[in-house]
Amino acid sequence: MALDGITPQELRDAVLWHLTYTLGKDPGHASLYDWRMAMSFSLRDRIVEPWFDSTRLTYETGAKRVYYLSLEFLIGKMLNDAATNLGLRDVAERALEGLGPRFDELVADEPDAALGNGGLGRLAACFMESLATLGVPAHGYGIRYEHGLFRQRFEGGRQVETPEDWLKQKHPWEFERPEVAYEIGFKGSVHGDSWSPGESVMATAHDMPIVGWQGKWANTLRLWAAESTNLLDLDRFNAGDYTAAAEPEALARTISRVLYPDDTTYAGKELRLKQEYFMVSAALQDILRRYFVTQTDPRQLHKHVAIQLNDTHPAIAGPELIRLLMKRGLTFEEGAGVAERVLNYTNHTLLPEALERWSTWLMGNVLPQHMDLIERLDDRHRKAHPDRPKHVGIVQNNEVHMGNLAFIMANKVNGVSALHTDLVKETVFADLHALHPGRIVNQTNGVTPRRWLKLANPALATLITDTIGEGWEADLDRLQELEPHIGDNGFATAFGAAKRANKVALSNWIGETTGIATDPDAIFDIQIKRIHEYKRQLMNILQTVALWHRIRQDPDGDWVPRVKIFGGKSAPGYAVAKEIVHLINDVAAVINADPQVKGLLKVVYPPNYNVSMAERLIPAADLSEQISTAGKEASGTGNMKFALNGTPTIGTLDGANVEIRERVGAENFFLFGMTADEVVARRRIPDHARLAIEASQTLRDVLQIVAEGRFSPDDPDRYHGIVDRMWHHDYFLVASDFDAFDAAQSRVDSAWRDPAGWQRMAALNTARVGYFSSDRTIRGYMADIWDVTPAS
Ligand code: RUG
Repeated sequence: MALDGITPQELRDAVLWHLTYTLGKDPGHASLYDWRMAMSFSLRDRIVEPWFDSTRLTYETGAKRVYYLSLEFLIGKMLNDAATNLGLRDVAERALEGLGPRFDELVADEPDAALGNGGLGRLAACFMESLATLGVPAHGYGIRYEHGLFRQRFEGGRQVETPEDWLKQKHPWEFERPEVAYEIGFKGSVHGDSWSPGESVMATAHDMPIVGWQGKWANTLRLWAAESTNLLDLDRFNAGDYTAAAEPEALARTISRVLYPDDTTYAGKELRLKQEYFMVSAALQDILRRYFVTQTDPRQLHKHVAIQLNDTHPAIAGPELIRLLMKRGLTFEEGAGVAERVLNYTNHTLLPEALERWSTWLMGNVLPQHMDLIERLDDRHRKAHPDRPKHVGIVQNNEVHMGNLAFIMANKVNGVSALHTDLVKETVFADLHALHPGRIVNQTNGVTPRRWLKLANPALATLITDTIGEGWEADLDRLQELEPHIGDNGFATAFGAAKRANKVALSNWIGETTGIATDPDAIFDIQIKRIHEYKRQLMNILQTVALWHRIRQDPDGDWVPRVKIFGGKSAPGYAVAKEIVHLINDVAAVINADPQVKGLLKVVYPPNYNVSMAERLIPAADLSEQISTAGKEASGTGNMKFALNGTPTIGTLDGANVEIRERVGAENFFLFGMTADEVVARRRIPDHARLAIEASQTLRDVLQIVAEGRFSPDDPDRYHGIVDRMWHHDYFLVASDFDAFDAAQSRVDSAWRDPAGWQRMAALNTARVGYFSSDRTIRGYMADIWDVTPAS
């Protein structure tokens, strides 16, 4: 099913054809947008055939299908991804020669599809790509949010959110399927096993083909948009009440309007629960419809279908699947039995606040029949396990625990790194694990090397191909073959040149977008991720202050130049994270303007971090900051992307850092800080923060500087809250790990002074992390969870 080749001339003709006949534009008057659309349609055309072939083959072979249900898919841009996987990037560049804009300009023009928050959504996108690469018949199901994750701006250093509008222009990668629509009910009343919803909306499908490496297989990402079940209220319209007439449509569309509506209010919570149910119900109705095209017995569903629930967000799938199966004639008990064999649940966090709980009142109000089914499921589980401790139930203290619901309904439950999976067994699900030994399995996360190396870092990708030949993109363990070459002068020079070229490009971009000049020969030290206390951006910026303070005390010292780069958004309602954002910006403003520092230290925080920015930053990084409080980061995937791109980590023994360090070798990883066990023990010490601060002259000085208002002269008290919390609370143990982090940063400086040694370390990172391909992760899910084999 490989693609036929296409010449630049043929692609050029296709682009001109779409420009003329699809867009109705004369090439002489076409805008950048027009060219981008024409190129996207031309490449999309190349995907359609393998897409159809994949579907046909799946029907022919009756292969088992995988369904990945996720409230987030952080896809980013699609044009370059499609061109890369089709092997047509060079062809696309040449096709445009002399016509109008360059291919990279088209790529830059595409808005990021930011339908996710961070690692969890990006993982879902990597998985979709790996599933297609491996030829696994799979569908992703999610929501077509009109507005993805908000745009971040800084005003006076503060984060300001504005709506994101990726759909303002037509999205060329989707096919609207108005004929694929399901009614989704809410509220109303229940009589026996029958539910009469009080409200309903329509879920209509929009399909994006996701093409795998070399265009051999394509799967569908089906995103649901909410629409009204009612047409315009014509009576009201004719009576002149235009607003009221349009109300049903507007209300219905609210459901797919924004990713993560603020859920601090009751209305916000209700909307979020409705979003979850909306996606799940549409997906399950669609899955069953497809199943019954070829099958008749719902009891055999597990032989043909495996469903993965990405986090607790789609956990309502348990009761919903039972409800749908009961409508097809199964008893509650039969339905529950089928659901348990089909559903699987991935846990991505131990943080209690991220394990969803809904009040029974809200659940009973929005989904009355599901509340009923949840209670029956809880009862059924208690009866099956009479020794079950009370706090293990699905319903506790008038709340529905979605984590427990997902666990109880799952065939397999998985954690996302070895350490995380152990902690899942020992902590959040310890009791359920005791009742269901063997249900929890580990699947360490991975990232797609096509996007995160081939596409993002052409310089390094070319060097790899030149050194070990083609084929590593779909067989990432082959990166090991680089190792014997690492000592060669030619390889070392080329590896260094690739990194430097990426750093020069990043430095130029930083200059253009922020006005800050950076030295490409400095250490590019990067921390990019959601802003969260447990990820400890605070520790990083405080250590930056320590370095600044030292440079000022000895301006003529032999300092290693550094550029500290931060990227990330704070949740809009997360006040402490927003303070940290503000502090980073305030510190940056002071340090970057300080003549005493002589440019030896720069702090850069480009706003609106997203997938595209990550693609730009990661290939240019020298140091990857993975410094979370041990036991808190489930896995991390940024850590894998950096290492793959030849960037050593400074990090704690947390999440997948542990496995990265094992693979790259302890000598190629800057380890510091407490272990997860030590963290637990440390927290038991009363006043641990005060003790740590009193023991560290450096940290005391830094906190003093911040408290004095040196970074906020206009508002000297601004950071009293941060400093006060450090002394008296410090749940994430910034103080206790600070000196160890500072010492590890000194080790980084020493290592940097030996350029050949540093480069060897960087190259070994690339050579030894083939394991972290999402292809390997997906193979693990296939074997241990889904029981599927590729169809192609
Ligand atoms: O925080 C975790 C990351 O450690 C992990 O790598 C990623 C993918 O497994 O998921 C992130 N995550 C967890 N995002 N949201 C949650 C909690 O709902």
